Amino acid sequence: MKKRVFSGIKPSGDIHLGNYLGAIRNWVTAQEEHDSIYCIVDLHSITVAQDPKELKRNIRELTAIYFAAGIDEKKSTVFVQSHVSAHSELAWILNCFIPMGWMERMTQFKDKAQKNKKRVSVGLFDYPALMAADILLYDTDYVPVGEDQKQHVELTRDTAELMNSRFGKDLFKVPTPVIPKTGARIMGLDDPLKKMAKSDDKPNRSVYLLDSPDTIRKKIMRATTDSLTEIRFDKERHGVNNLLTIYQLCSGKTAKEIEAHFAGKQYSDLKRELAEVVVEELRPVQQKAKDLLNHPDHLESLLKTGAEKAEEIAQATLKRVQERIGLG
Ligand code: ATP
Ligand code: LTN
Repeated sequence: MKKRVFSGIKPSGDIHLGNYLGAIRNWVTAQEEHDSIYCIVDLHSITVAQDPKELKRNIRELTAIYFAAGIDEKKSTVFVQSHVSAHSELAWILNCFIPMGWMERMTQFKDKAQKNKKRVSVGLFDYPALMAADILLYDTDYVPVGEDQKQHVELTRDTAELMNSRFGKDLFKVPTPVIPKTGARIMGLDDPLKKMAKSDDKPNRSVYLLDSPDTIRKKIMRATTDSLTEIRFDKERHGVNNLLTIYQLCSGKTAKEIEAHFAGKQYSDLKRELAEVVVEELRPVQQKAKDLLNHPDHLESLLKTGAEKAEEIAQATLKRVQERIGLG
């Protein structure tokens, strides 16, 4: 039996290099070995304000990027979260068991509530329960995510264990987070102390996947570094370290090879070469994404098939849970 992988991205804005290097690219590798399910988690997007038209467009764009990056509908299941109602239904059930204190510890909620002071919804607070439902519905073994999501997967594990201890240990499979060794936290180009994020309104912070080559070059050439000169991997030198990490992920070279290559060179050389490797890495993805976006009917039909496959697994789990806890 193959192990199952589940992960998702919110269609809450333009997809950036952090989402791609920290998540999507690893999913493409995972589908070769595992039974993979990748979700467009639109219900998570509405935990913060969304423009309806933009949300629709972001869902289509994210779907196109998944497939363009190499997720293969024959190997993986790709679907939109709101197309499978079991996600909302299991989230409600989990809500009734997850202790408040666990949720109150979630650092992403604290950060996001701080940023969206005018509109902090109950949904934003409850976000991890829906994420736990996503994962547990599919008897997931592995959850590949960036560093920022580890705490949520741990809450999912705790929730599964809590409910298993009460309703039988075969109720939920307890999932394991998988955090990449490199690329788990790609930092902002303008401010390497903040992570690249879709929801930031700082256009020079992130390289977006569909940015033109010229925009990519401009953003990288403007990236914040430091006043030193030596080009080497050093976690304390956040800006340079981030640029080198992106270079490493896009070029496939080792840290040693990269340091030797840039010995005696200047930051401007690093930035120029980095811009080219990023442009080349993204070129085929951009081309395929554009083709797919020109064929909306095809995208719709891929999503329909994905939702049908997901629905079957999710309904079976939901039914098992409902029976075990005495509903209906
Ligand atoms: P938002 O700003 O809307 O919260 P985000 O950019 O943080 O969005 P998510 O949809 O929350 O993106 O995350 C999708 C996936 O990408 C997750 O696995 C997350 O861990 C990963 N990810 C997000 N930002 C980065 C980053 N800067 N570096 C590496 N991985 C990232
Ligand atoms: N919370 C995640 C997105 C997400 C997810 C999931 C990731 C929702 N459900 C299930 C993995 C598994 C995020 O913000 N990146």
